[in-house]
Amino acid sequence: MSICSQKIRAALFQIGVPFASSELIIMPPFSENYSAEYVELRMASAIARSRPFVNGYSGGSSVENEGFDALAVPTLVDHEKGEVVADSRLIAAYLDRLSEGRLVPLHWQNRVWREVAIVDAIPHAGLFYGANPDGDDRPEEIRAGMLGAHNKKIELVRSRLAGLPTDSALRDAYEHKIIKEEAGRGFISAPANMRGIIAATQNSIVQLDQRLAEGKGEWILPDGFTLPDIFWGVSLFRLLYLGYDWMWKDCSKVPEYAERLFHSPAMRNGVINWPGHPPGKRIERLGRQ
Ligand SMILES: N[C@@H](CCC(=O)N[C@@H](CS)C(=O)NCC(=O)O)C(=O)O
Repeated sequence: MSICSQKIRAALFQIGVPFASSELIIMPPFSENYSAEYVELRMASAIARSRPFVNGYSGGSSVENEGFDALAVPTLVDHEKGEVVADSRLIAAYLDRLSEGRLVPLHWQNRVWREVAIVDAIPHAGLFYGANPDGDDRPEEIRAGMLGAHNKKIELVRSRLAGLPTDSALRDAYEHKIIKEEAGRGFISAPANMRGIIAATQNSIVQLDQRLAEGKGEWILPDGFTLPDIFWGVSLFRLLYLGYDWMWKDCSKVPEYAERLFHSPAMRNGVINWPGHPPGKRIERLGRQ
């Protein structure tokens, strides 16, 4: 269900390369992404060496704003080249190179990465784990499942950390995960923070509406369906599932754009029809087709 993984699965379908998905259960009590084997794999990525570890929480999960989380998904392993790539934006760039520019047209590089950065900064983690203080419309399963989720995650990370050798190079990664989850627990419990991230998200959507109106086309770029459409598709689908679709009800372009995205092959194959997404009353009508 991870939105960062959904973006990558949709991109993989869009470029049509064969792939296998090693599904990890990322929620407690399983949190398979906390195993030392997985974290070690992720630490072999270039971004793990070039960015500081995550050190706080502002509701999002972008490496730019939050730092690198070594205990998160997705991680791409290119078995042919022996490369490990972490972080959805970098994985998308990697897949674009692999497919010789099928996701990012050469003459639109700046526009694409600007748009992708906007979606990457949407505080999806906060909107998923935290309740809207003015009316929580998240599906019951999520409301119940997220109660105390940060505490359970912290406990699991602590016990994994305790099981590591004292000289393990992975300790730092686990310690920073605890810092993040503790900050997250405090963040989502403050109604003012939740109102802040809800307003920021709605603002991003209103601005998207303006760009779509200026662009006049069906997709973000005149060239057709590209990477930013995948990122927006996943983001809008998650907002719909969580009951935040009111954010675009007064927009002139986003409602139709969202519907086009939800019927695109990349979104259908990589997200909506992909096995395992929990049901929800707002996504029911889009069901498996
Ligand atoms: N910037 C990273 C963020 C990765 C991330 O935060 N992944 C989330 C799911 S979308 C995760 O693994 N959460 C599980 C956890 O934190 O325990 C990316 O885009 O790949």
